[in-house]
Amino acid sequence: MSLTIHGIAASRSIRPLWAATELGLTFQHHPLPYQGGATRTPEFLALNPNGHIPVVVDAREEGEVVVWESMACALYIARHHGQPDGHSITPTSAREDAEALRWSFWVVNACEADALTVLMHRLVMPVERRKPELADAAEKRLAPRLEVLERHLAAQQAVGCPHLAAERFTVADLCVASVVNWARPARALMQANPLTLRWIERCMARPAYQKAKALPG
Ligand SMILES: N[C@@H](CCC(=O)N[C@@H](CS)C(=O)NCC(=O)O)C(=O)O
Repeated sequence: MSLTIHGIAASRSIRPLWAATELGLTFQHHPLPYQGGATRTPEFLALNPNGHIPVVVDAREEGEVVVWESMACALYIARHHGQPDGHSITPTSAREDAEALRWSFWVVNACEADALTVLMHRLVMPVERRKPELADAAEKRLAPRLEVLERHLAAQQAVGCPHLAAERFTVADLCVASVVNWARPARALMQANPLTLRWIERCMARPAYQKAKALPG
């Protein structure tokens, strides 16, 4: 069995790279960039017809499994390469699995596009190309959604749990933090959601995230 993750770390590929690193897996990293047409070659389109990274290729005894969509890649790695032992990021029960699935789908649908707008127009793009009005509108839409997360984290902490889905850091935290982290340049939003900010900081300080982030790209 061998696992290959295609995509540079400075992209959504960080999600499967982080998951594999949390689990201490041996894997091949093919740091394919998303710029310059690298994802549009016939070879790559045969792997992912959308022409996007990440792609995970899992060579298994029963045959090759190809996964694309970054959240699916991270969830797949946790489910099929981790031990449900109550220590790893892998869900141990139907309840934990449901938490990982619902929060991952939620963050992609409710937060990802707006969080990316905040990141690009508050931080990443050259100042002269930023459009603060786009970031303002994105932050307005994000506000009620992050309140949902903040209330959930408050309820978790009320029962002594600092994580999203279980008493330990799981793939649910990984998937959601990888998106909500993009909204960190939205200072007012972060001030309004202090539990969320502290939770993101804890997730991003994890050695596995730091190690995955330092991979090529
Ligand atoms: N929903 C997809 C989005 C993937 C995506 O847009 N990837 C970007 C890099 S972060 C990409 O490959 N862009 C290349 C292109 O659009 O040509 C996922 O989560 O995997």
